[in-house]
Amino acid sequence: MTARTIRSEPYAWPYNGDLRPENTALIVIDMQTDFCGVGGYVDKMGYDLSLTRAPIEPIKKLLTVMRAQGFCIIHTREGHRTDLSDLPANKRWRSQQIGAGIGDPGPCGRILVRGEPGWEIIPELAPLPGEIIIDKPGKGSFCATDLELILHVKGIQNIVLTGITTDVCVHTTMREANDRGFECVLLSDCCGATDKGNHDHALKMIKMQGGVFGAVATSSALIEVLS
Ligand code: C5J
Repeated sequence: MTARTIRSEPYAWPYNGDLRPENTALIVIDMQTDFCGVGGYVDKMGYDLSLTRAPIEPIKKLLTVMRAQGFCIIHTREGHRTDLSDLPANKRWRSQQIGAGIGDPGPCGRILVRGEPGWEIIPELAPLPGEIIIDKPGKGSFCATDLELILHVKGIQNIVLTGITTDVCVHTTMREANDRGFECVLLSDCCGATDKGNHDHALKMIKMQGGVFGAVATSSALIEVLS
């Protein structure tokens, strides 16, 4: 095997140089209207949409490269059942406090409810037929989903993390994946948070302790090596 790594911090990723389409998945987390579109959940909470929209173009470019090379592409969507039976009461209550009650009607339909317009992945990053979609009720992509089983069946060892938000669903998924033994890299320009400081600090946290959850790179560093 010829070792293949990308420029990343705090170490060249992946740690063992084994970067191939057969053992590496790209996960695109929660690129839904509710998190980056006008009238969605994040917009209703009053946050700056330009921060969560910033990764759209970099992810689009990366998808083109990784799709062409046959990498496993996985998309996630955060959302709840229409009867809200999988929505914890405290999660609902907290969302109501900030004026964006999950399950309540909004400009994009019921907030964070499966099947509603706001819950859909934005058209720019729509999954292609055959790509895997994971529906999750929480922040992490492994909790109450079949993601881990799918990754094992496909022989995935490395995970490239992108999506929104950096400090919440992306970070939670990275931590879950790292604890399960997956080798993770987060692409900084392909992620965004509702607060710039939180985005920056989330990146810093990963780089502590020799890469406590994995590594941080840019999409151009990855594309450079794949091209
Ligand atoms: C949040 C997410 N922030 N996708 N979800 O509630 O990060």
